[in-house]
Amino acid sequence: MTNHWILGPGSIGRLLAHSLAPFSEVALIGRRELPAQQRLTTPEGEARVQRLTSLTAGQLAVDAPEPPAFVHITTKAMVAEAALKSVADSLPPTTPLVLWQNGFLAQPRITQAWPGPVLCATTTEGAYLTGDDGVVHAGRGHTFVGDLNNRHGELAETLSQTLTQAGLTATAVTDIRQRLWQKLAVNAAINPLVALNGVRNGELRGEAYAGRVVAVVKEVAAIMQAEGIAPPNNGQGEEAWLALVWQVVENTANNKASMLQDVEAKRLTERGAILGPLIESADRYGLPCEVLQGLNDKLAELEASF
Ligand code: KPL
Repeated sequence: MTNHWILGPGSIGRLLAHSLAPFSEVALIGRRELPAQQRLTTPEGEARVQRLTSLTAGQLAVDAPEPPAFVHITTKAMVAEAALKSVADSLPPTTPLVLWQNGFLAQPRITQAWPGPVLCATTTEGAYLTGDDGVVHAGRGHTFVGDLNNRHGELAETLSQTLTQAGLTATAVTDIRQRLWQKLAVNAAINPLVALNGVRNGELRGEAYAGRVVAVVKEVAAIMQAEGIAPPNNGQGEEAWLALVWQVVENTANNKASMLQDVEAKRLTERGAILGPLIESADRYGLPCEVLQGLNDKLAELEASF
C-alpha cells in the first residue's frame, strides 16, 4: 500500500487524508494530535467517519512509520518550509514532496532546496473544518499537478491517478508555474481587498470597491506579462485578467475569502506568498506597484495589531 504523510491537518490536509485513506496508508502530521475518529461530510451531505492516524513531528522522530511514497505539505504558505524542516530528519532526502500552498513563495524555495522531486498542486476543491474531528467537503473541484522544472512528469501522472481514484479529480500538467501565478493573480485582486474591508467576495462588484479591483488588476496584468504568464482563456492583457477576476468574484460571491477568515481569526495572512512575489517581480522589472504595496502595508499594519 502506498504511504502518504500529510503535513498540516487543515481543511485540504484532512480532505486529502479522508480521500486517500481507503486506498493508502495515511498519517496526518501536525503540531498536536487529533482525535483518531475523524468525520468527513461529503458535498452530497453524507457523513463518513474514519479512523485516521494523527502524529506530531516529535512522535514521528521517536517512532517513525514506514518511509512515505509522498509527503504532502498542506500548511499555509508561510510555514511550509518550517513544517518540512520539522520532519526532514525522519525522511529519506529522495522522498517526493507535494506542495499544496497558495501563492508563489514556498514552491520555488522548496523546489530549489529539497534534493528529491518536488511537485506542486493547485486545487479548486472546497473544504472547511468543523473542529478537531470534522471537515466538510463543500464543493468538488479539480486539482492540477506538476513540477516547476518539468522533470517529474511521470510522478505527477502517478499522483494524479492516485488522487483521481481517491475521488479528487486531478490532471498532471506541464504548465504548473503558469497555473500557480494565475491563481495568485486572482487571489491578489480579491483577498487583500475583502480582508481589509471585512466584506464577502461578491461585494467587490459594488461601487465602493470595483474601481479598486480594476486598479489592482492593472498592476497585476503588467507584472504577469513581464513574468511571461499568458492571460487567461486565450484573452488579451488586462481585460482578460479582469474578466477572470470578475468571473471568480461572481462564482464565489457568497464566500468569505481565506484571507478574510485569517484576519477575523487574528491569524497572520498569506500576503507574503500572494502580494510578496508580485511586488518583488514589479521591483525587478521596474513596474509600478503602488496599489499592491499599499495593500501589503495595510495588511502588515493590521497583522501587527493582532
Ligand atoms: O481562493 C480564494 C480564497 O478565498 O483564497 C478566492 C478565489 C478568493 C475565493 O474566495
